[in-house]
Amino acid sequence: MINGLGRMKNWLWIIGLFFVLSLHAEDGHRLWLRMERNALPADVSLSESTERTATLDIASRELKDFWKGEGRVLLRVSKDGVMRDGFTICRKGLDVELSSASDNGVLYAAYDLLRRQQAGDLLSDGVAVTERPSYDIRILNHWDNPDGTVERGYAGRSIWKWDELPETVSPLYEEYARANASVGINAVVLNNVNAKPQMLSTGMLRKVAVIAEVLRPYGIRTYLSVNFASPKALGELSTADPLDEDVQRWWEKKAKEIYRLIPDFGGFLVKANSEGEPGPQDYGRTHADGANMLADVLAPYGGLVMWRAFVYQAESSDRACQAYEEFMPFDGQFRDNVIVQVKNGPIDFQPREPFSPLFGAMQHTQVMPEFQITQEYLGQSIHTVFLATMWKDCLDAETYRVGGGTVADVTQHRGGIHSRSAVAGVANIGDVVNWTGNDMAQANWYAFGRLCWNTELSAEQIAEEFLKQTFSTDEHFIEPVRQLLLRSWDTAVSYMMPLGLHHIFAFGHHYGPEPWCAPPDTRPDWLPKYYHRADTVGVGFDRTVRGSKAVLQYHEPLATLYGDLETCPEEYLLWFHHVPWEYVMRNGLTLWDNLCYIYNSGVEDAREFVDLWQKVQPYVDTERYEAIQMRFERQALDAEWWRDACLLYFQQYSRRSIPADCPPPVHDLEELMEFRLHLDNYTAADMDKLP
Ligand code: BDP
Repeated sequence: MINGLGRMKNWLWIIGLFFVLSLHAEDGHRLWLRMERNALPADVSLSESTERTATLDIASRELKDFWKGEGRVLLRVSKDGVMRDGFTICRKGLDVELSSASDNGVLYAAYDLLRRQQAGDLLSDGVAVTERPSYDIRILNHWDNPDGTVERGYAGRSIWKWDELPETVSPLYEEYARANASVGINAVVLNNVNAKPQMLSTGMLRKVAVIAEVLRPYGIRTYLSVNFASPKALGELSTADPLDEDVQRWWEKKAKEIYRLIPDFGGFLVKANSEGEPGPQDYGRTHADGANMLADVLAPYGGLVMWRAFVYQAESSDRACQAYEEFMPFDGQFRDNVIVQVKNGPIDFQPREPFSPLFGAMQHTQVMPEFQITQEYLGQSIHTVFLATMWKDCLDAETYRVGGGTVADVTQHRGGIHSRSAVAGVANIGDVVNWTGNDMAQANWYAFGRLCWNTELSAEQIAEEFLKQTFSTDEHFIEPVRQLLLRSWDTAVSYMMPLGLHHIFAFGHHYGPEPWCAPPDTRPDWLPKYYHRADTVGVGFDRTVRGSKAVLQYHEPLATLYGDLETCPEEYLLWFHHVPWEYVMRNGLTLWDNLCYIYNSGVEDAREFVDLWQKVQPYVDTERYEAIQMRFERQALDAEWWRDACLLYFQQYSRRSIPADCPPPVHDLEELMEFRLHLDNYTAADMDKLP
């Protein structure tokens, strides 16, 4: 009896504790997937001719658990359905039918239906919607290393637990797969573009196969980054020359091994002859030789090669010109299963870049955009910067190539030569409980998926969808926070690098400002002075016909528009021109005064974010409210740090005073120059170490 009572007490304790914990369990882990589970399962079934698959089981389960409609939901896969992951949702009375040519399409339809339910946007009787994704392959690139670290990762360690695999399968993998499927992401590269050869060892491949198996039913294909020198680096051959037959046989054998383990393996992502990575040029061969050799090896299995155009040499006079210079000679020479992966801008994920000219230039090659979701250059996991705005800026840019077309048009499957279109995003995901470090940065994972599914969606709609699902549907919350997100990119650009300034980051970690940074024996093209070129005359990089001629890589009328100081869009002014300090801009102010005002407006905006977030406190749980507010406060301080560092530094050259109606700097230039953050990866735990 006493024992029984004691046991009951223990149980009560445990239940009580669980209850208390669950009340405080808001840790952001659920992302945007916060639907309330049904007490009784919804009525979901497969149409008569539809065969059950693991993917359809997931679609059924999700709808049974979360669909609140009273009628029946019918799932149909038929060859008359919409192709390439597309789907139709049709409402008849209380019933809903989801159909597609593939079970993946039905899964996307299920998530679409649930998203509509969350947003209160339900179809009326008799109405059908059809969706087709903008890109065939919507892929996350993880820059995760086999040792568990993540290059440019600010959210803990890698979610891939290589040490435990293949025996232990972390529940994170399936949660991750579900989150991706819910926004239409259908492919992942598991490892860093700076790829360790060991990724291709048999032991690692067995682990990769286990992850691929978890991702597969969610419609996600697995890809790997490969080190071009793998045959040599793994000690099996003395060369990695792509034209050497032994090398080709090595890759053929490797491909066979991979496909035996992972029959739907997607293919390889390759960073070759870039930033010290090996490549075909080490053997006097070209990018086309290298990419085509791997493409031939993967072709029998339907695999793809995503070959990166992110290449540049230390000795070149303008890094912005190099990808074009190196790749244009091979336009039309790549195999059909090669896609050249091009970063959105010509340099490197800077806060604001014009679109890469390669998008317009490569007319006979499949090209895919690469965006950076992880905020390497945009305040990492501290600053809130909603990136849909920036990505749309690139996708919507008109390239003026023959026949016309925006970046989105020329990289998508719109009746062109492309057999498969693709778009990549460098993931911002790690093993911290809320996945992305900053809860607000989940919006960028979400936005990447949604935008790649439909590039016509507005940043505004994506922001609203995200906020409604993740925080609150109350208009008092949605309206101001949506505005905040939509302004946030412009704000960050204003306090970091306005008017086309770029790459004036602190060396290495890229967190704070260091326009002065010049450690000895460092590649000039890794240093801020190479990019800002400030002197007593002015500031900015002359990329006109008098300078590096980078403007000529754009089609007309852009080459002329960018190349003329009077017509160049002001947001790219210092990207394309070296502009005198006293140059009078369109608003009648000098460049110097403008610079001061813009930096200042960025600081003011960032401060406003703190107030704004405080006002919506009643609509947000304490944990996420505080975690985000602490970051907004630091962001506002960082904005000041950026402003002071840049203006005080440039002032040495402009020799002009800061306008009287701008608040004076709060920092001292010398102190800022002495300060150096000795960190590789900057996280919230280090915030108090900053100036
Ligand atoms: C740069 C990053 C570096 C990456 C490189 C790349 O600083 O860590 O390896 O891009 O994309 O922005 O290959």
